[in-house]
Amino acid sequence: MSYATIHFEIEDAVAKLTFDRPDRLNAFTAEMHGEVADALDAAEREGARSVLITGSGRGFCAGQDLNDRAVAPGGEKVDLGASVERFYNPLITRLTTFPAPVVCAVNGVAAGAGANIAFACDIVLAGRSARFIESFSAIGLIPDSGGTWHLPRLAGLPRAMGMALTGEPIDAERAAQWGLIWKCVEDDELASEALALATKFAQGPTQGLAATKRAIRGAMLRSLEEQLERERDLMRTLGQTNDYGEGVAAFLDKRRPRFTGH
Ligand code: T3D
Repeated sequence: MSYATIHFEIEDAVAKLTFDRPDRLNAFTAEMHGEVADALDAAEREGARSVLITGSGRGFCAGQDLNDRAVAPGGEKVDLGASVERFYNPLITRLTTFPAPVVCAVNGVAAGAGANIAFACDIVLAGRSARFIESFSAIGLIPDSGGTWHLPRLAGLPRAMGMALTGEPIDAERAAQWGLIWKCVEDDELASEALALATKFAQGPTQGLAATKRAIRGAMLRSLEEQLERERDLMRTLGQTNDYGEGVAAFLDKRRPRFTGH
């Protein structure tokens, strides 16, 4: 598939999506939003069993391309709510509900919506030189793209407030210590570690992994009682899958399982 602002391919059931506007640190334009949405639809349609997102060049993503937000003196101001509703909110919903694990390899600076897009992925690895910046406060905005929702839940209120109000860069190691991301890895190992993880998921029991993601994300909104009921329902469904049967058989046979995603 050929796009102007991203690279996209599906290989061995891994959908690899690379933001590709390196001169602008992979900042989002409307065109790029359209291409990312299209690629994620293609990934689902073609049965990808994991998604791997990263950036090209020295940055991961610098959020909205501010070149598209310049207002001439006396000119009409942009309706940011319309942009958030049309582009950023659907992207965050798509990532958090995608029916397979979404791995994010943060290869450099992740700023504004770029940071919050990373935090919306299921497993985030970052290279040691990467940094996360809630840069919204510098231009009079709030952390959108789920930032006000994810930050306090992942890092706690004081750190969420600190990041959002000061816009201070948080390096990858600190992001991992704070629970914002899964792991900080050496820069030259990021691509291979992230691909190994995405490949492992793509060879895994896809329905079980997707249900795990749904259950854990949903748990943040439910009581324990409600969650226990949800777990019962999901276990009932997953117990009927071929992959569960294969997992148990492989364990008993002392061999590696061959999951099909069914
Ligand atoms: O608008 C809506 O639709 C609502 C939704 C908004 C969501 C948002 O994301 S709002 C927040 C937008 N993003 C930012 O405010 C971040 C702006 N960028 C920066 O603060 C810095 O570039 C970084 C801290 C990310 C990186 O700094 P540094 O020193 O490593 O790189 P740099 O030199 O600033 O950037 C390199 C180039 O990328 C540079 O271009 P040049 O001078 O080489 O031609 C810079 O202008 C460009 N660039 C970086 N970020 C953006 C950008 N160009 C357009 N938009 C950007 N967001």
